[in-house]
Amino acid sequence: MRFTVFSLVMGLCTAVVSSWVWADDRQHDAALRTGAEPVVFVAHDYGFKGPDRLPAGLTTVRIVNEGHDLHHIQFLKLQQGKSAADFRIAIAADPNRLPGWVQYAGGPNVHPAGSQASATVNLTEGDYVLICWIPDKNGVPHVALGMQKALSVRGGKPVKVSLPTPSVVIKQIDYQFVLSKPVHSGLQMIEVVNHGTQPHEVVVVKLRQGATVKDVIASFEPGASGPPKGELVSGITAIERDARVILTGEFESGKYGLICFVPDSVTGRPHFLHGMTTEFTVE
Ligand SMILES: [Cu+2]
Repeated sequence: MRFTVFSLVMGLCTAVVSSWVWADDRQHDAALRTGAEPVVFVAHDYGFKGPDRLPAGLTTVRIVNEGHDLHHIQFLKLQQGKSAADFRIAIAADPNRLPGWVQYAGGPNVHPAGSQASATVNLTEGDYVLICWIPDKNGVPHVALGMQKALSVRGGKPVKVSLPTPSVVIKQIDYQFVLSKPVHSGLQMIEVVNHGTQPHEVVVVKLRQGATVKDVIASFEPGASGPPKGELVSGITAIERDARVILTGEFESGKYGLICFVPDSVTGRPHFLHGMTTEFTVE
């Protein structure tokens, strides 16, 4: 992965201020979960297969990667009446920059094959595209190689879906992650809330013995050699300020790191260079 591409990516971050929050916090706090089967999108090199249409509301999304490269899903809500065709044209014109009329709406980040990792996002009615922003070895973001899929979100779910209370909250600010309490081993539902002013993501890495989160970042740089210093195990793609999503991830005891690769809206440098990483231990 080349992060130089991420640094080219956007100037738009703060262009759209999100009204994308849970429509109903009472629903969110309720402890029952009915009919919440995950929606699955299959990623390949380079495209997505999955539903073209979903009902609005809380939606748990899982990515199944049938490709060789790393892939994730970034939901983008189209604003100003723009269509997926407009989006395709904009990316063809400038593959390294998202148009200013999209809103980051989260999604599942990279995880290993067979993992139960997922993201639960609140999809409000409208037109979306889902994309993969990860660059190939030449630095071309996968979205420009075909990893973009239109999604129409219309109508409500037949069954009201609610979520259990999360075990931990990760607060995102410019430029830090703050965990509300220690993460325990097992399958955890973690709420991610963006209290910053810019979009942020969460990449969860399991650190190899003796490695730091900085070692992991360095091992993704072009020309890096040697064994990987960590494994990308779960996370959520970027969300707007004031938005929240649920990250479901599997944790075993050991050391972990969190990283945000979103490019800064002012400097263009990825947020981890502004300090947006943290490390924690799972027991
Ligand atoms: Cu960030």
